[in-house]
Amino acid sequence: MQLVILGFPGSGKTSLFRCLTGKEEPPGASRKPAPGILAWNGVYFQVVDTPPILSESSSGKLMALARNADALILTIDSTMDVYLQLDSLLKLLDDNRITVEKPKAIVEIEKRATGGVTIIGDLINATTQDVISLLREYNIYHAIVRIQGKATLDDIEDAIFGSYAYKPAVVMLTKVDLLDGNTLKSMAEKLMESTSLPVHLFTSTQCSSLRVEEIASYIFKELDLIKVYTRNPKTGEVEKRPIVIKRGAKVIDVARKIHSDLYKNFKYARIWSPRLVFSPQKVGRDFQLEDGDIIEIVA
Ligand SMILES: Nc1nc2c(ncn2[C@@H]2O[C@H](COP(=O)(O)OP(=O)(O)OP(=O)(O)O)[C@@H](O)[C@H]2O)c(=O)[nH]1
Ligand SMILES: [Mg+2]
Repeated sequence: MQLVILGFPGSGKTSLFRCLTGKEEPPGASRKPAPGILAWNGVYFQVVDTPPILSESSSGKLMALARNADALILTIDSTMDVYLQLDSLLKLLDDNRITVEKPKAIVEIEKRATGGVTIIGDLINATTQDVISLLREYNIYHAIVRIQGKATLDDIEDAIFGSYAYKPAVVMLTKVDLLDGNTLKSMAEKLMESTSLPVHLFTSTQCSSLRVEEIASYIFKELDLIKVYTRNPKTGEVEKRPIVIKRGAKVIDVARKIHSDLYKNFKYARIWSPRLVFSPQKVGRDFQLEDGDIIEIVA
């Protein structure tokens, strides 16, 4: 899991990075991306501190970093115009086809040489014929259109220009120690109203007040990920580092992820969880896992 910190010059990226990872970076303006580690419930996030965004035209490398990240932290300096910063950051991301809003549909259009148009997935308020006509307007006659979720004709048209990458993001309002209580309160309230992203307050002098749990669990929720802990059948020991897997995953998916032998020779599994009436419960390959489950696979 990789988290990239993005923000304008001096907005507090490195101070936040230091707090999240405990890693010292040289003071002054950052010139290169720098990685550090943040551990949360046994999940290791790689946090990347970055050089500042200076202009739209020079931000190509930063946008490539953002595109490769799993999630973003946007630092907004509370002593400067916060809306201008947030709007500019979101616009820059959008111009680079990165969205921080969870899309209702992910559409991919793979152009082909022959074969006509094939649609895999669901449309809303549109027919296959509508899609074929739309693609024709852009001189696309052969393509596979893959839809996750449910796509409108607008979603399809958007995808013709390249697909959006979705990166969950949290806003970090920084240097809040420099504002008086009332100013900060009204600023934070207004900012929270104006964006659907979670807003956190940060001051480098109070690192311990950073709500890492909220940030990490938000990212997991938005990415539809859960943590599953494996138990060693011989020693009864539970691994501290979880297996991170998509929500909805089954026992057999975890077996496959651990080792192909466990997958091939799978017999049954035992699950420990407070959500079960009794633990452990013996389950089969299609048992659906939930966040925090402890699993022992017998093969
Ligand atoms: N009072 C106060 N000053 C802060 C805080 N966070 C950062 N600063 C100061 O703001 C300046 C910039 O902080 P950095 O963390 O280096 O900001 P940055 O975004 O990494 O800066 P660049 O790498 O140049 O883009 C430094 O002088 C910090 O000491 C804070 O929470 N409170
Ligand atoms: Mg820096």
